[in-house]
Amino acid sequence: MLNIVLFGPPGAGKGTQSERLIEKYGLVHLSTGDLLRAEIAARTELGIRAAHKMDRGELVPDEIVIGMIRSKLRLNPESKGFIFDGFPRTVAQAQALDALLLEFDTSISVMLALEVEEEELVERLLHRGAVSGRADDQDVSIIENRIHVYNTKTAPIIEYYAAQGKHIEIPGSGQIEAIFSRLAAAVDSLCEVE
Ligand code: B4P
Repeated sequence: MLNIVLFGPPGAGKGTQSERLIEKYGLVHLSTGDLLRAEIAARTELGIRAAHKMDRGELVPDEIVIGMIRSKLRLNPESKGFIFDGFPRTVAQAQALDALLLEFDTSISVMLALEVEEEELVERLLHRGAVSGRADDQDVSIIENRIHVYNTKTAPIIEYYAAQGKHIEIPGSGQIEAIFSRLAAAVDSLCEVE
């Protein structure tokens, strides 16, 4: 199986690039942000708990997102592989993901980490907020908090995957198609090795 963690700060292009990667490699897309927004739209109890955190740019508790990922993995036993988009976001989530994949007799193949300057992240998110109406993209202080949460709680995951020899940095600025080519080249070189 090809299991990719697509990593990066808020607005790095994870969702944008995931769409292209699933199409090219026939993978199942697991975005915890999308799953949580679907729960909020359906007004479930989980969604109400999540919205409280997401509206402030905080992370949703680990047990909620790990539970969501577990059920999605169970629903797709025949998949060629998965793209994890926006998950893991803490070292505890990364450890839980490794343990979960082991149950399915598989593991993470690679972490592709999109690198983008903070100023550009803020610009991209404010633009999306204006176009889509997404509440957490409309307020600079919430965006800055998301970036702060990324730097303090999420970025340490880089070390976690680097220690396993699975971390690849990908420059994430410029044209969307050019960034996609860099990601695809990294995936293709990995597939050649295997
Ligand atoms: P997510 O939905 O994961 O959103 P994100 O990190 O803000 O965005 P992403 O990086 O996917 O942005 P995109 O490609 O779309 O998380 C939202 C919230 O959910 C979190 O703050 C947290 O509260 C919660 N959450 C989610 N997962 C969680 C977890 N595992 N644990 C706990 N909490 C969790 O790109 C953004 C914009 O940039 C788009 O408008 C796009 O068009 C544009 N763009 C992309 N590439 C570009 C390029 N090359 N040039 C110019 N613009 C570009």
